[in-house]
Amino acid sequence: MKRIQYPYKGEGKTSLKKELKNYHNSKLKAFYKGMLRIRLIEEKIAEHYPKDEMKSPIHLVIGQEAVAIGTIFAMELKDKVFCGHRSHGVYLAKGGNLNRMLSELYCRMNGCCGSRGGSMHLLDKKVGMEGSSAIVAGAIPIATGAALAAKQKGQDEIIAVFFGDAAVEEGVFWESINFAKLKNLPILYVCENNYYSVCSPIEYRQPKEVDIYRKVEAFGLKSVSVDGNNILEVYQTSKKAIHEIRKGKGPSFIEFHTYRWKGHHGHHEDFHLGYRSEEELKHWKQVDSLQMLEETLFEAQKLTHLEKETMVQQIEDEIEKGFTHALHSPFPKKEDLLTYVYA
Ligand SMILES: Cc1ncc(C[n+]2csc(CCOP(=O)(O)OP(=O)(O)O)c2C)c(N)n1
Repeated sequence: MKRIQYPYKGEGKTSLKKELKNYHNSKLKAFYKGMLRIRLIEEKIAEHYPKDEMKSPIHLVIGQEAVAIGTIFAMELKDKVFCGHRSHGVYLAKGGNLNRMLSELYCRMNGCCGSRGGSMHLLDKKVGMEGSSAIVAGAIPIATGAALAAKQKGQDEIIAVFFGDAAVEEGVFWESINFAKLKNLPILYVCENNYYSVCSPIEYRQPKEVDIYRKVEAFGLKSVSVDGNNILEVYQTSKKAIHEIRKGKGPSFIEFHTYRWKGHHGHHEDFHLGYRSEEELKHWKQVDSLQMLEETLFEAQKLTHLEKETMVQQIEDEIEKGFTHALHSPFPKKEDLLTYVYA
């Protein structure tokens, strides 16, 4: 079986080390804690999932944490995000409340969508998480419409939409970016290229001579491709793109190269399916965004073991409270079944 290689050999940690000096310690720790929080939450969801009490399909984001944190930390609170089915990281990075997210996964009344959405449709307007969609590329035209509305209303906010590499195989993606360019819309398209669509490697689906970001460039958008496992590059690239968008320079596209650790959906490994090998995952674990940042911060004495332990403790407390809250929350009432159904 051919192995998909991390394309930035020798650059990950080396580049992190070089860039550290450009950041305040507090910022570096915020990146680290944000990524660690997503990782620990996802691991706990994976641990509880086999009990079959969460009546929602899940798509874990373990391995891809740096994309959501780096991009969303480069945005302002008033900005809005949309995303696809792999939504937990984006929701949490945007300031989503863990109690409300877990209650949603357990289909409880006080979930962020009142139990109507589940993991693939997280939505929480309180924090600018404007919607997610289980339909591949489904959130892209909606986000593009939101960018049009923001522009027409003269609002100084930008929109970001997160999706996987398979979304660029949908016609509506190309229609949306064409429209966004034509109307000069304030939107950032964020492609998390993890090389797979369920069990299909990208080379079975897209011609390998043409990178995704190059195709997008041909539509006239500013378009770049970067290491999605390098949090500082993710942040820096997003910050630059968002700055340009806010100045009125129109839509931008970023392709982040990254890798998902768990199976396409559910809580487990999926090597038995035969589409990728354990060696491939081991290879990518060596360039884990969280591990690379942690090692770099320890080596540069910008993070102590005690600080790490304190963060872990705080996050674990939050997680424990979140699960208790969700499991003690009421189920929706039968008489509410048709509330919000418009037909
Ligand atoms: C329009 C549409 N086609 C097919 C599917 C089935 N499906 C669900 S997720 C998925 C793969 C998505 O891959 P990608 O967009 O790269 O995101 P990833 O799962 O890798 O994060 C597919 C084909 C779907 N939900 N919607």
